[in-house]
Amino acid sequence: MKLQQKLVKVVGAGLVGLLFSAGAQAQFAKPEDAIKYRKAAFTVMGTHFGRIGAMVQGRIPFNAQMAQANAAIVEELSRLPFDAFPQGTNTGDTRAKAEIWSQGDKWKTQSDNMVRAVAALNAAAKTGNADSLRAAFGQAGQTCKACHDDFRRE
Ligand code: ASC
Repeated sequence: MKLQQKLVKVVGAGLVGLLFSAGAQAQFAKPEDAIKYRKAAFTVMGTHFGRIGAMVQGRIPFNAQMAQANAAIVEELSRLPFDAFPQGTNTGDTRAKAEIWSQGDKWKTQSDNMVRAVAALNAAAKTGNADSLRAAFGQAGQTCKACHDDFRRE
């Protein structure tokens, strides 16, 4: 086999492996594993979002590098939790409301809004401009709140 063909095979196998591992992220052995996973993702996301919040609210000094580092994590994490809501995981150690599944389209729209707002937050952080960061933070926070109001128990 020519070297080129070998390379195509190796790279192809790698890509197929990646696809399968990405799919596997959406699968959980037990409902409580999905609940734990999404709560962990939200906890880490909220922690880093909160650090940006402390900055834009003046509780800690504005630091462009810290804002960028935190926003990059928030954006990365924002995509993870929504694959961890298998049908019927609104009981147990969770505040997820049954409406997540009975109003799935609305829930999807709201979660997409958050993912988009958080990407905009990361873009704003990269500008290094505190005012842009503050505006994007406010908009992102509203998308968090919208979903919590409708789909999270008190
Ligand atoms: C946060 C955090 C949230 C959102 C939400 C915005 O810092 O942890 O869940 O902001 O409170 O209303």
